[in-house]
Amino acid sequence: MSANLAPVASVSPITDESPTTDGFNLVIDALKLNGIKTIYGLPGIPITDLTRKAQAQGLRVISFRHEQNAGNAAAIAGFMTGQPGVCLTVSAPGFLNGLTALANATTNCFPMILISGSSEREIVDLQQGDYEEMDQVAVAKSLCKAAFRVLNAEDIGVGIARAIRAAVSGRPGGVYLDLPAKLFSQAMDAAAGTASLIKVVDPAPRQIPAPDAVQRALDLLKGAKKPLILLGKGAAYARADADIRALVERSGIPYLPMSMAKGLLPDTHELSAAAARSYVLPEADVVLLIGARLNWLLSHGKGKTWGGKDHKAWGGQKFIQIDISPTEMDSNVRIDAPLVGDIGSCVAALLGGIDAQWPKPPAEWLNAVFDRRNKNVAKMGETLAKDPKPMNFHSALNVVRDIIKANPDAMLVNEGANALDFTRSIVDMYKPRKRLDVGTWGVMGIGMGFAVAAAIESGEPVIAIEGDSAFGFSGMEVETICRYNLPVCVVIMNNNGVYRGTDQNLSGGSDVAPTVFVKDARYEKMMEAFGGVGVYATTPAELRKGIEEAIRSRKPTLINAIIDETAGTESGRITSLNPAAAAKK
Ligand code: ADP
Ligand code: TPW
Ligand code: MG
Repeated sequence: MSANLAPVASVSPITDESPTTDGFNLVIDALKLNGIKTIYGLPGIPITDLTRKAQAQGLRVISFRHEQNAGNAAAIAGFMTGQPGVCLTVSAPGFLNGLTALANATTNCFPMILISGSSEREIVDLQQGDYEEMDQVAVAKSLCKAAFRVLNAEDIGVGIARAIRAAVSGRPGGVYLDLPAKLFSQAMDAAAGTASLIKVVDPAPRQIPAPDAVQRALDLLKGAKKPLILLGKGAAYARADADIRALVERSGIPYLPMSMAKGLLPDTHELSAAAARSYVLPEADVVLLIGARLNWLLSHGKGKTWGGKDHKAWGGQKFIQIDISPTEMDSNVRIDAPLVGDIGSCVAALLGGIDAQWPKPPAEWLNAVFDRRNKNVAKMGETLAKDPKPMNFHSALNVVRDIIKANPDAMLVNEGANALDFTRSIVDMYKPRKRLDVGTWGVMGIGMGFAVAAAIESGEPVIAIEGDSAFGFSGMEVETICRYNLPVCVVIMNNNGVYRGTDQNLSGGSDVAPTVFVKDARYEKMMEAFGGVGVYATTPAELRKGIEEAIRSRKPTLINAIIDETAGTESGRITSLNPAAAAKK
């Protein structure tokens, strides 16, 4: 059949002369057709050739040492770009290793597609013990937005189109796509194959809010005496940066960024109430949530954090919530003005009602907020100016704070407990989507996967501030960082353990306590082992020199920053969630 004849899918006869294609090529073509440029994965049966052929055909294939890190890389690539990040794994065990990242992506509303090879349906369904046998679709289903399996080559286009739509439309999340081994070698007429592919049109359609919902929100906001705006990572994801900034500035309402919304407006913005968080949450009368859920990170919108009289009581605030998911409304407390739609459209609609006559919030409220903030900022300044020996979290992070200020385009990856909480409060961010962290679950192990994707997707230097425990979850990927020669500088806040290095074995036995690691571990040698730069830093000056040199040279670098092992607190800032501590409350 000549290539320019109108192809009839699947029924086209394959003759010796017909150019043919196969499952491998169709998967690659479908991804490329939809603008996917990078696959994060780990090769093996049955997808080894898929990685080779994908690379040969111009996709960038980033091979990891463990699928969880490849999955985390894909997930955060999705957050950074708004396009689904793609992770590719082998059957059963590889798939399971990737699944934690898929579940985490779904929890965090990051668009991601986990593509996994799988073994033969006939054998799996009869449970006859195939190589790496598992009903992967069944396992994945409860952990992602959607799960699909493609059995026939002519359905690859539809399978990938559905996966892309499911990942990025509505509330974004993780999608599983199951590709059994036999699919890859299925041959089909090349022209029919090409015609079967779908370039997805408008994968994340705008969702325009209803005008009466917009008016309700504006009315509530206008009547507020102590309004507050809360920006979540959904607001960062939505890429409505200019309109969100205009909404804050035109309304004159103080705002609080959630962790990954830091930098959506510069943290040094005059309307930032970040340093007055514990004052504004209980005091505010109307709170506008933009892409932030009232989950545990916001104490479920009630209790003492919000001025409630006990830990479950409503604090009296009225809430306006912008979210693309209608069922998010009233999840924890009453939402008085739900504004359902995409953040770009909702914020634009609100802006339409905020003109020059819009009443600025009462001066008493603004003065109270900014007095509190300025006092806290000054107090923090004093703490940061100290130079204790050994170095503590504050003196080390003061260095990182300066470096991000001087390099606002750099990406910041962050995980740990104290290493996370102190970084979040000390290191100001200046640009959107630069801070990538443990997200909704507070999961450890995102570090090196996020760092790899951050470098690849942005091209900017990456600084990963890691607790020594947190680093251990993905530390082997320093080899990946060296292999691709990525401009990643890992800084390990080394306090010899989980939270602290000082716990004692309560039995008096010879094992160390469960939270304690080898003392004075030389993590920097891990980077040197693969040809990167290792730095052992015991002072802020050594740390500064190490990070500055890493940014300048763009060489893979690991700085072992020696932190006072008594400096941390149990569970960082969430001590209250520890059952033992909660029992004492
Ligand atoms: P944070 O942890 O920063 O508070 P969450 O992850 O809890 O943020 O909340 C993000 C919210 O943003 C989710 O409820 C999600 O549905 C919503 N969201 C994500 N993208 C969009 C978008 N483009 N438009 C509207 N809402 C969105
Ligand atoms: C997948 C529980 C939360 S924080 C943390 C653990 C193990 C490590 C804290 O020590 P680190 O930081 O990183 O050295 P620091 O600065 O306080 O000393 N497993 C997973 N996720 C979580 N959250 C845990 C365990 C945890
Ligand atoms: Mg530690």
